[in-house]
Amino acid sequence: MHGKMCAGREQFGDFMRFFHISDLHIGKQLYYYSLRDSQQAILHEIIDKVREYRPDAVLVAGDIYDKAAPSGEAYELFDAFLNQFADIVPAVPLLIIAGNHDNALRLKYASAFLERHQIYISVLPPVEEEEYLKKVTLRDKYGEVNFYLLPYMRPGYVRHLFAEGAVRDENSAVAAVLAREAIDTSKRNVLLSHQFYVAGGRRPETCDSEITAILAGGIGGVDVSCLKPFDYAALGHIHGAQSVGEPHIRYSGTPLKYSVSEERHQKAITLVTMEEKGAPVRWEPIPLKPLYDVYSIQGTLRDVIDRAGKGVCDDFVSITLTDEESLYRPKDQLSEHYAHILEVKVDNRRSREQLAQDSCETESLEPMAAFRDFYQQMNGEPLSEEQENVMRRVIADVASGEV
Ligand SMILES: [Mn+2]
Repeated sequence: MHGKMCAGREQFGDFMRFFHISDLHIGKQLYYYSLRDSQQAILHEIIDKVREYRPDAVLVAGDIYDKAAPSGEAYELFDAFLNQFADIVPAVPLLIIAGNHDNALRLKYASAFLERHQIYISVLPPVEEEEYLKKVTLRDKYGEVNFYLLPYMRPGYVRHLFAEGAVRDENSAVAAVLAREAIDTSKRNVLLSHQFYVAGGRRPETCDSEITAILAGGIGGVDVSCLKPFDYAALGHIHGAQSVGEPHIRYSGTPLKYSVSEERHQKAITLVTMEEKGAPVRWEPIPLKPLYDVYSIQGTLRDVIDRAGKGVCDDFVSITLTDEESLYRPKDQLSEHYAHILEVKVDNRRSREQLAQDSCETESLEPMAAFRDFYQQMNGEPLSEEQENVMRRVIADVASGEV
């Protein structure tokens, strides 16, 4: 499974350059809105950047789809992306791992066929004694660069491969899987991985579009100390671009803002440059421009409407109105100027008094009680018994880390 030399890199010099992206979450919705157009546009933009920069490879570090059972529309988007990718001449290898949102067998579909087009997909860690991580080897003038594909994994996937008690949690599981690989550290090595990495207990910065941020305690942290054999770790799972512990251990972040909490993120492709073994690995962001932006706006109804400018603003906006007097159907007025309103909140003297009162009444709620309140507020009716049972199961699954 050796990649081919890529022609056309002369213009950039003969060292390895690759794109690192992750967390596409194809099929994701933002509140009630489909992100289909935004996702289609960003996938096009990524293809355009590949044509423009001609990297030696493109790495996608997990969470291709948003759901384990993607919609037909989501499949269509990714199918079109793969087709456009395969049209690029000369071919650029595409390396993909499954994330926690992906269903391994669904993502694996047609992967043997796709490999003929240098599209390498790995969906599970080794599960049999004789299995090892998928490895793709590319070359530049300094020799081989080995790319190891480690899909998202939980301890239970691999526990049986090791001595009893050796795999206790995510940290020991990932470390054990990497330690059984024969990694030649005289060569350059790159890892693709989709886990929650921490550096000596320091956790990466999270935002609202990651489930891990919701889970108190952040179970499943993997310490970066097990990444020593790698000259670059192309990580996925955390949605804000950042390094963990060391500069070359890096989350690329999502290509699009998937929550208002990401409004100040500059979403980008990470362009990684590797020269000879031991030379510092460099990376730089290639900024991506979304079709529609995601942000919050605060002000009086008049201000907020003025800020939409002429015509209708298509960005996804969370609006906070600060008017002290009560307004006549503010949402209807705003809808004439904003096509994608995520929410309309009020922040004035009255709402703050109300909030102060509420926070005296409600201590921190346990998850089921919090959801019951939330559902009642959103829908104006209580949860049915059946819904309550479903939600209890979901909360139990989340708590046990099965999501
Ligand atoms: Mn993700």
